[in-house]
Amino acid sequence: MIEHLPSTASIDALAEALDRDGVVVVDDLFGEDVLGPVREELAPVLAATVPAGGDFLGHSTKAIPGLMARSPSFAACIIDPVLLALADHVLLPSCRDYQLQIATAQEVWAGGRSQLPHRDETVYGPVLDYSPAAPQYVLGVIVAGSPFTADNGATRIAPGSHRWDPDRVAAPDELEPAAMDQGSAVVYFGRTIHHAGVNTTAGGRTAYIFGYSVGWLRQEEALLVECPPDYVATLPERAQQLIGYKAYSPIVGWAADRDPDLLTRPAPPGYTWPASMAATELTTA
Ligand SMILES: O=C(O)CCC(=O)C(=O)O
Repeated sequence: MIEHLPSTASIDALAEALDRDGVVVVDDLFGEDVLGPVREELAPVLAATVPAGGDFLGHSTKAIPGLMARSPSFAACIIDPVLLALADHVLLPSCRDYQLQIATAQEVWAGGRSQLPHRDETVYGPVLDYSPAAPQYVLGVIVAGSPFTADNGATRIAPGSHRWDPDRVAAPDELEPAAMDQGSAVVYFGRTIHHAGVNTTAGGRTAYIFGYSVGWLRQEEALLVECPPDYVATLPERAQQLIGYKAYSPIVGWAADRDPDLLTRPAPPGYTWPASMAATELTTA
């Protein structure tokens, strides 16, 4: 069973469910104040998009890449304190800092098949250790932009699959729909098997899908290309950093002779890179 907890639950309680099941639904995380502007920003894009998507997505999905570039208001979701506390819990044991890995919207319509069940981390191929004891590299989040039901294509998830052998596939009866109200969010590990279900209703099922990953891994979506400095400068600072405008470790990701956080604002007088950093910052593990 996928556990549901209120957004007011303690981080310890949310983290316990997530660690145990590889998935937890945070009920009523976002209200209309957050999702209303996102819906407005995406409405013209969704209206201009035809359901398609091929074998992986299931042939009847409006897939909208570049969510961070198309919806500045969505920044409020990626910097939500509950989600960041869970990302701290899951990812910081394996990195100095984490980043946004991807952010897309997907609206599933009737007439297609289900998305293929998958683990988000496998986009990285066989190089990473995916064994049950390996650290989690990705934490996924799907925000219900419309109600999610078993009939309208709610994300289906296999609880506990984050601890399975990497070659094990989920039987249909091991995948459970994450039915939830609009504004709730399902949070799951990058090794938890999941997929979008089939929509047999007349309306669309809207999902805002994103993930955080350990900061030393390449982002799945080229967020720095999609979100140039002038645009990013309009977003909250933590969102800028998560998109990639912040060096990792402290030098990985530099650009134009500076820490990328200085691409969105003027560098202080006398700043030179990397001479402004203490040598120990560059040599200490
Ligand atoms: O839309 C969904 O419910 C799941 C989407 C997903 O897992 C993906 O696109 O990778």
